[in-house]
Amino acid sequence: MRTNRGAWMLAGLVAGAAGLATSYAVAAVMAVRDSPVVAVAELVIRLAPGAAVERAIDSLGAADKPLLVGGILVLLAVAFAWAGLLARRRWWAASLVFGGLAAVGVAAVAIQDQPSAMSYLPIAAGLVTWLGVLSILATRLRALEDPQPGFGQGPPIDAAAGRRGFLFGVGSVVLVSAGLGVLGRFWGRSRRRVEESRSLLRIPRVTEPKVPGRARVGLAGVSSWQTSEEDFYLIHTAIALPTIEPEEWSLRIHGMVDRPVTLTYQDLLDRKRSEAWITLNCVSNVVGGDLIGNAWWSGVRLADLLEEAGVRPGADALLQTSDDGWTCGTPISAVTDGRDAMLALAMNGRPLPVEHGFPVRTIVPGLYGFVSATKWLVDIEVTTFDDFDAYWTTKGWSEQAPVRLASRIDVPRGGSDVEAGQVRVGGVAWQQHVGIAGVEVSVDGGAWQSVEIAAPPTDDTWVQWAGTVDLAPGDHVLRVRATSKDGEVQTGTERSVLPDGATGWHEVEVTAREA
Ligand SMILES: Nc1nc2c(c(=O)[nH]1)N[C@H]1C(S)=C(S)[C@@H](COP(=O)(O)O)O[C@H]1N2
Ligand SMILES: [Mo]
Repeated sequence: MRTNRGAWMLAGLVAGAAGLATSYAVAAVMAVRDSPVVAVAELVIRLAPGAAVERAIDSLGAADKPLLVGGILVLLAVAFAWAGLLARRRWWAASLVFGGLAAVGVAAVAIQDQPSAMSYLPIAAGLVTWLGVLSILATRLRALEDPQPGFGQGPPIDAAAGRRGFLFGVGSVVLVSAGLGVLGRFWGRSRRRVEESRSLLRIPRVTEPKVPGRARVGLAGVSSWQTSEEDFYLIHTAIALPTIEPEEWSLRIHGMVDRPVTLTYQDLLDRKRSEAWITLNCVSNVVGGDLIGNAWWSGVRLADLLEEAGVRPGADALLQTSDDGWTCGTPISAVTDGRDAMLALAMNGRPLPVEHGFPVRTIVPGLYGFVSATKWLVDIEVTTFDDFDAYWTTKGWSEQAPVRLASRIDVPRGGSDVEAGQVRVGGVAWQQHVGIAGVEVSVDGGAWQSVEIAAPPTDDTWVQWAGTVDLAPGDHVLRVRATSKDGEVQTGTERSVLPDGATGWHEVEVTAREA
């Protein structure tokens, strides 16, 4: 029996549409900026000569982008059908067509602002779907063309049943793709809706961050004392970020308390505001790494809420749970000892970005994020450490993890060339809630020499430092170490980040050149 070209083209089209639906849904769920097709449309706009674009916009008005996207979809449909035809005889040629289309998508994403590895995931998902679906449909079509591949005998294949099998395959793929498309739309919309609520939100008594002059050493290249939302590192296990409307949010505080409470977002808005500069860092930050940031946080003091709930004797831990199911355990002592532990509503004077835990997250100065800084917080159980294992604790990380004393060289950059002679060196040092008393640098393993440190308003933030070293022409190694206000001198013993934070001195190699 023979299949007609139409069936192969249909297989290609269906596989292509399924791939587009998958990549669209993945892009929406991951909140990637644009679906791959839109990214390609942007690429076209960017590559098109300015005059042509202007003329198009002039004659088409606001319809220019839908028309462009529509045009791309038509071209894609032609390519899909062609790939289907090719798949009949030369599977590799069909793969090449899909591979080529994916490559265009990759190029389009690559030229966007700051694409991350995740930005390419929708394209990868689409490509896998294209190849997978086409291969399934092609197998069915081939069975129709040659009922007994390689064998002469066997029960004859019923052609009608074979055709039904192919059409059933096509139908299922279409249904699943439509489902994915709807899911993508739904996710994309809820993210947009939350972004809108967030941008319209005005949180009473949140003030703008004002960086104290004394917090800066004024050396170019040293990390900015305040970290912007865009530059603030991101760590979370969630792939699809929770999209929580403030009016839908609530927090239950329960467990070993006299009066369990459920708080709404409005309850937090109505409460007394607490604001502070707090540096947050990740336990996974390697020596010299950048999983650390400093922001102006505004929210409600956690200690007040716990006092109202009435913590029962014997309780020593808060089991915090996020909307996405992530958990962490925080010592009650660290929250109630007077430090600025808070349920944060705003970061740097604006409502929390969705990525950083909108609408409410926890911030506890002095503890690594994985034991304190729950984003999209929805539940706090007052309990004991003996009674639970939190997300990372089950994977080998410590139950408790105060921040370790650390320091970093920001300038000069490792591997850079400097002019021999007096060379300015600078960076940051931190041990939140303990504070930094001093910083020293050493050249080529020589004597430690003190450098100047800035004077931030509290001990809950990192501290900028700067100094001058004398470098003769040649290669050199610069090292830094800090001393805490507790009198601890940062150890040079190198330990890995697991289970409770890295230790060791940060060093950079530079080459001093004759002026
Ligand atoms: N819901 C949730 N909250 C979380 C995490 C997570 O995976 N899920 N990661 C934690 C870790 S390990 C760190 S270091 C901080 C990072 O916060 P940021 O992404 O705002 O910088 O968030 C913490 N809060
Ligand atoms: Mo972390």
